[in-house]
Amino acid sequence: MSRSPVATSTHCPYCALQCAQRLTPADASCDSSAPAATAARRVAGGAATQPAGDAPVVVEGRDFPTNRGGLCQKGWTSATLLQAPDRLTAPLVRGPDGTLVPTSWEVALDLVAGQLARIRAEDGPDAVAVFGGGGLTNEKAYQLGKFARVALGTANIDYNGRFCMSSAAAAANRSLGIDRGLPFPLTDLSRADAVLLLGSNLAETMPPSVAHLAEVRARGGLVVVDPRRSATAELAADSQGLHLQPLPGTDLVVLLALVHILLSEGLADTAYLEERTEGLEDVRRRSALWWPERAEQVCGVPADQLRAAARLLAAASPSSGGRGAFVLTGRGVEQSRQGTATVSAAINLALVLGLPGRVGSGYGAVTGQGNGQGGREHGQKCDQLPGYRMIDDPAARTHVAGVWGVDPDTLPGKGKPALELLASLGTHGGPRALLVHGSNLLVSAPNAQLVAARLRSLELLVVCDFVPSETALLADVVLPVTQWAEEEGTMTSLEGRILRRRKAIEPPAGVRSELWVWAQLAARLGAAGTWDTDPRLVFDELARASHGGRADYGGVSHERLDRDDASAVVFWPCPAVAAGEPEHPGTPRLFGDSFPTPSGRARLVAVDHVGPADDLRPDAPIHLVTGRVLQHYQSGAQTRRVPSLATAVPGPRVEVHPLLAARLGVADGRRVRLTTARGSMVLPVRVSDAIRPDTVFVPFHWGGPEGVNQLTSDATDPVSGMPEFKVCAVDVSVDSPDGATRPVPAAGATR
Ligand SMILES: Nc1nc2c(c(=O)[nH]1)N[C@H]1C(S)=C(S)[C@@H](COP(=O)(O)OP(=O)(O)OC[C@H]3O[C@@H](n4cnc5c(=O)[nH]c(N)nc54)[C@H](O)[C@@H]3O)O[C@H]1N2
Ligand SMILES: Nc1nc2c(c(=O)[nH]1)N[C@H]1C(S)=C(S)[C@@H](COP(=O)(O)OP(=O)(O)OC[C@H]3O[C@@H](n4cnc5c(=O)[nH]c(N)nc54)[C@H](O)[C@@H]3O)O[C@H]1N2
Ligand SMILES: [Mo]
Repeated sequence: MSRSPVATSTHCPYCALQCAQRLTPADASCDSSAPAATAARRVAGGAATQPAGDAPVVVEGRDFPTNRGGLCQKGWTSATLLQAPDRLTAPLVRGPDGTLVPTSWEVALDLVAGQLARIRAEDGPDAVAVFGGGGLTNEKAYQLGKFARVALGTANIDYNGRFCMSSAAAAANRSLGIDRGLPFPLTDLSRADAVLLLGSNLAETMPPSVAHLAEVRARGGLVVVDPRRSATAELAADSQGLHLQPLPGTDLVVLLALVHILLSEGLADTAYLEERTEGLEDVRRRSALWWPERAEQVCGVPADQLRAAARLLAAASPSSGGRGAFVLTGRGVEQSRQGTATVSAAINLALVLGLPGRVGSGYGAVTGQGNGQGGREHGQKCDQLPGYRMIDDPAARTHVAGVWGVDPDTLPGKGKPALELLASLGTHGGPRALLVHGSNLLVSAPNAQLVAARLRSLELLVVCDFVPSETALLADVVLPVTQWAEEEGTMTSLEGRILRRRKAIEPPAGVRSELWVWAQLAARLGAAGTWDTDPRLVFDELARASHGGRADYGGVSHERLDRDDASAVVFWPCPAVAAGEPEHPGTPRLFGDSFPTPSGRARLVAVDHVGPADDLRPDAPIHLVTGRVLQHYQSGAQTRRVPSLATAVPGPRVEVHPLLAARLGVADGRRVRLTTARGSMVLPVRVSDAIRPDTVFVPFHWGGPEGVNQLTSDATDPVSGMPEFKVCAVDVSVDSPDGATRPVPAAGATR
């Protein structure tokens, strides 16, 4: 395909795969050499083109190691949102009659700064809270953390990554000494003989990544663990791999049994365990009780399948001469109150197989949001400073305060993790104001009514967004900000690769960047330090602040990333070097020689199964599992505004097994009532034999009466603070003609 001279190379606005895109202004593409002249097409593994339609730019897939030119449906249609009919283009302030009224930036910013200053003067800085997002660029994530700590002086900042990556992060930090989702390039998967995917539905959540599984599938080595026969589980089943279909919330038992089998059958990599790890004995003791037949009683996976999976992984591992094996976890196993323990068990399994640190093998967590990786490194987390430094570490405080030009003693300490923070809003002694940047909490937080009540109780809710999300519509002040194709910055992909997001078009008049918003507020609040609005300068400051930290970006700059975009090879850590020395090449693969733990060894952490907080009981005898569909993204604030995606999947349906449907006496399309300890809602049924008969599945991309988070549990993991989105107990009933509901008889055989 010919390149248009005005094309901009950038990456997709959605998930952490960050597929490479080329954007061409729609008017420029009238030129017959430009892509818009081509009809929409999609070539397997090749370029995808979307005609402009109403969008101001034409989107093409661009060749890159991760997406190889491919995009998913969301990627191709991403430009539609630039001109969403209800795009926010002026600040909105809630008027005396309760409606949101357009106003000028001066008025809106004066109002916000005035209220923040007043609340802070009355109740101290912690009375103002901040909620960030894993979709923000590195520059914005960094500046938001600084804004909270320096301009507001509050400890109360956390972000939606708490809902996403916090369990994987906590487990990786304690076992491997560092939290980089994939400590290896995604393309490494192609080399392996086996890939074990636990609770990750890559075929729908990162479709172009599936190309990297082709070779392992051809070798019959794909193993998927999911209570549903997801599109990804289908890929395993279709290729002589394995689909293990456990009872929801019991993956820890599956993993303990796999370790048990490896140790008892002499399949462990004893040399690696001896040389590179510590903690084996405790793990051996814990797993001793989980022989396959006992595990089967709890997790429902037949003992023979557990043995087959363990042997397949062992045969693929380097110690038995295999090409290599990977263990990967996704939200299906992490969004649990034992998510950290489950990821620890997955890492234990990888260590027993001798995988981490060997080329062509490893453990990784599949990061979710566009900048889910960078978003957790630069200081939006309640306990963190830039460079993945800890806020309670005196040396870290001194270093970062030095970069910020403030006294370390003025920096606040640890704040509350997301759910605790949300629960404290508007309560006695809790925050009275909240600023939201990049999250649609009303839809995506668990036990949503409670969150809605807390947000309503605030004195001041300020939401920055580019569309009127459900949460924005609840705000006192809404500030319209730039989106992906309108801004410069960087994103860090699921593999720790630092990518350039580039501006292709001017934002609509009235829209501002968040960097500008924070600079304006900082000035009005009389904040110390400098508040750059140029992403290039903010990145340079971020690089200095991260210098010497775990996530070291010290040797990176926009200039370097722009120098040879085709290479795109910069993976952190990438420290600065002394003048005159060759620049650091970046670190595609970690753990080759040692682990960044105090002993240099990886730590096996002994964990055991507890089970879901909200487990089955006679009045709630079915498991409710939540997750995603291909066409929609997260809270749906973006994708529900893209007509082709909204038409493809207009609303949620509850996936029900034919046996359960028969028991209820319902057919496809019939509405059923779902009731949990938190709430009740009615949804149409989609009958499917892909789900276990004792489980139902609902996607979470809608709000209001269609929002499944009315039902989900807000129990959290004690280590990571991650909510148990994936599993709770539900009652499913049909509304009978007299209006009474008829419950499902308890499914006695589920346990
Ligand atoms: N289309 C689309 N793609 C996305 C996103 C999106 O919203 N839409 N979001 C992005 C983000 S932020 C994220 S975090 C990722 C998430 O990507 P994934 O982790 O792949 O997504 P989920 O659908 O949440 O969950 C994966 C699977 O977990 C299964 N599951 C549920 N309960 C259990 C359990 O107890 N055990 C096991 N083993 N599996 C279970 C579900 O059936 C589901 O198939 O996707 C990213 N990509
Ligand atoms: N039941 C259930 N609930 C879940 C999950 C689940 O599996 N099941 N998954 C959880 C997970 S993994 C995640 S990541 C969360 C995500 O859920 P949310 O935190 O709600 O994430 P998004 O829907 O991506 O919301 C981003 C919002 O910010 C806006 N936005 C995008 N980019 C920017 C920006 O640069 N600046 C600003 N100011 N705004 C921006 C978007 O328009 C949108 O309104 O949901 C969680 N909730
Ligand atoms: Mo996520």
